[in-house]
Amino acid sequence: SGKAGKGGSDGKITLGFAQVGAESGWRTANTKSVQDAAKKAGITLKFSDAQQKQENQIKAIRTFIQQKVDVIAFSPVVESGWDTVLKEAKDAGIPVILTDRAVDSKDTSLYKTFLGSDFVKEGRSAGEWLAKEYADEEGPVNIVELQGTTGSAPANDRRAGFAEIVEKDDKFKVVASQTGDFTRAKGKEVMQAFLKSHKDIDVLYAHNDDMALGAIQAIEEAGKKPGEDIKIISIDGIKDAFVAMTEGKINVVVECNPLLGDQLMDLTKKVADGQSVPPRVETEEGVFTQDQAAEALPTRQY
Ligand code: GYE
Repeated sequence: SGKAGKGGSDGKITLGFAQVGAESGWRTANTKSVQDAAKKAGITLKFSDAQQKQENQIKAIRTFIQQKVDVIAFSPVVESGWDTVLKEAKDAGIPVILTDRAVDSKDTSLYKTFLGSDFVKEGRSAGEWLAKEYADEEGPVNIVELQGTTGSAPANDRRAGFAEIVEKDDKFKVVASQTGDFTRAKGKEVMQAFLKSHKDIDVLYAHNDDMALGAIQAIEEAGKKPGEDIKIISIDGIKDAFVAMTEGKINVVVECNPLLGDQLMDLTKKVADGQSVPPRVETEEGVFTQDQAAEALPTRQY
């Protein structure tokens, strides 16, 4: 029965949302967007923070199943290993919405839809900026890469999309690539190690702004100029990154929109009501360079 459970006695929909954590500015904006949108939509939100650990997210989802929520949404920390718990939700008749990050489950009937960005496209945009920037230079162009959380969809896809573009020209060399777990602290720490082991870094490609901002500290402490001695490409578009662009410290930011709350509540209502929804809902985003940063900064919402 499609409408079974919906709303409980008061007719209100209950949504269980298992968030990744609070690792980045993107994530805190995403959390706020989900909380605000739930309130606005009159949806009861059960919110859990997994602190970047898959086991915590699985526990949270099992709790939501026991509590018989109407809909479960989650942003999977990593891509693999979800089939068992998703099957449990399906058997309990609770529809699941993936938000922000995808899973690699072969059985797509385990979830209703995936709402989020195209991370491969973001990686390609980063690579395309670089290819243009160095179009007239012979190279070699030595690149270091700060990857997001190991095994996460955005880390896998941003890496792949970028590689697809830079591999077309062998003047581009990715000389080091390591995870900084999407945090400032780790971004700084790993950049320090990169700077020690590689004397001639031309470009940093960071899978998110927070790691880029951490790396900027490491670069400055090493007596180099971020944005000049080492060009910096990052992804997300948080305010702090726009500030760094206006200061000349980041060269380009590929936008990834965390404000998914309203779309998520809309999908939640539909799946709770047994309506069909498109299997993939993509968010719209752009690319911003230094010359656009000052003008765009006051309009940034996260
Ligand atoms: O880019 C990063 C966050 O999954 C798109 O997760 C999200 C990523 C985002 O920690 O800052």
